Amino acid sequence: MSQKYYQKEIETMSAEDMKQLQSEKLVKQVKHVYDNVPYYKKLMDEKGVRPEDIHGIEDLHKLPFLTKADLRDAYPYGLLAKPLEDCVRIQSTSGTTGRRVVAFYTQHDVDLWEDCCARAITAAGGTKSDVCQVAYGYGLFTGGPGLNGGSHKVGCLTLPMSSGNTDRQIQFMMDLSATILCCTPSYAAYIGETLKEQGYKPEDIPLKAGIFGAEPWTDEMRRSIEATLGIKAYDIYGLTETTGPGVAFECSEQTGMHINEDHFYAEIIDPETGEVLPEGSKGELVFTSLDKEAFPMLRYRTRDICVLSRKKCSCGRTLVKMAKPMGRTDDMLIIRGVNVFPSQIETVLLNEGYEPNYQIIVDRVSNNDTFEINVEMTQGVFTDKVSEILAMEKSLANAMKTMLGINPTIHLVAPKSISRSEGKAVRVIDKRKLI
Ligand code: DLL
Repeated sequence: MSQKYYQKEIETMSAEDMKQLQSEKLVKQVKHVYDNVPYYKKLMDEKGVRPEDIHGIEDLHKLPFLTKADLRDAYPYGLLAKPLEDCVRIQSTSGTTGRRVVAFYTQHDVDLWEDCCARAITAAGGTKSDVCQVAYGYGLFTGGPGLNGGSHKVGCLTLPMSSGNTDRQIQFMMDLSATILCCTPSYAAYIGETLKEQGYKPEDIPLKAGIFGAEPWTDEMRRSIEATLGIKAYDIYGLTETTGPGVAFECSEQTGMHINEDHFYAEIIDPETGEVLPEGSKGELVFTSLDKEAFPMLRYRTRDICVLSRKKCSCGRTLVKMAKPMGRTDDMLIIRGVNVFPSQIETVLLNEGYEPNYQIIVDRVSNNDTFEINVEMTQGVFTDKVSEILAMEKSLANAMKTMLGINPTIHLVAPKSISRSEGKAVRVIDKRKLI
């Protein structure tokens, strides 16, 4: 029998009780941060707000925002709120020192994160009778470890596959009758295509559900994956700064993702003015972690553009819902689930002796992201010998892979052949239709 909720009392709590719980947690959290994070204390002092001014959620707006720039300034330990000896884990995003997010967790933090992922798996119909194949990357990326932990909590038989090696994924899926697949939607689509090429029909595939996230995907893509794999596909959202996957998850109604708001309080703000917008408005999503110990985020600006809704949900959960993110307020691209900033590409080009004259072209072909970078040769590194060009392209692709964690196709082009723009250079051509 499918168990509907993982933590029913929380997931179906009345709005009043939830507000009360959030308020109690916030008051404690602000004090914890103020007392233990000099960086944030300074931000609060500058804004003239003290822990005593925060009596509940209604006072949240008084607190200063945290941004990625703060994370960069405070790297690596400046936002740590617990002694390192109380921490048991780090997770991180790809990128250079400046762009890399390094998040710390106590055992309590790992537990609450895994509970969030367990709620997501349960909402997708997962129970202890399921075989859950986790094909998100393991290691520093939060996808694999988060869903792995959630799967254990639910009691599923967990297949810790990590991403890649698609033939092996398929062999394990078929031989061990995996019933739930967790990975990025583009990888799910790729596994689906490969199964199809190998002659499997949806009814031959043991899967019943998929939990897909870490990158934008459309409803068309959802329908296509559902048809190829013969499953129901659920969205899951999260970010390293707040823990990882499981900050929000979809239920059977599939009209947005329930935010685990007993742990993460969501606000929508006007990205220009910082003003808090009423429910239903489109703006930047901001999260406050209410009870994370080691790496608490107070009013962290995600840069994701989103809408919140408190409409009653047929699944019975009362947790607020967020729409699929509708874009970003910065220039971050998500390619095959990996966060890529154009500035990282510039850094590699300069390190490798090129000028920053380049163009990134991203597309989605058969539900898979393609990633090409056209780079101008400079007069200094110009050659018209094909073998030399190929070697240079390969070496540059390797340097990009080291920096970004994914492999672009590099095309070296003649000096001055990329059109110059009068104003802002058009560095990115994203042909994917993600929303
Ligand atoms: O992507 C955590 C995650 C892992 C989420 C596995 C879901 C599943 P980061 O690498 O820090 O963390 O990237 C966070 O990815 O701010 C969004 O822009 C984007 N993102 C995450 N989930 C979704 C989603 C993980 N379901 C950034 N839809 C976030 C659209 C998503 N964008």
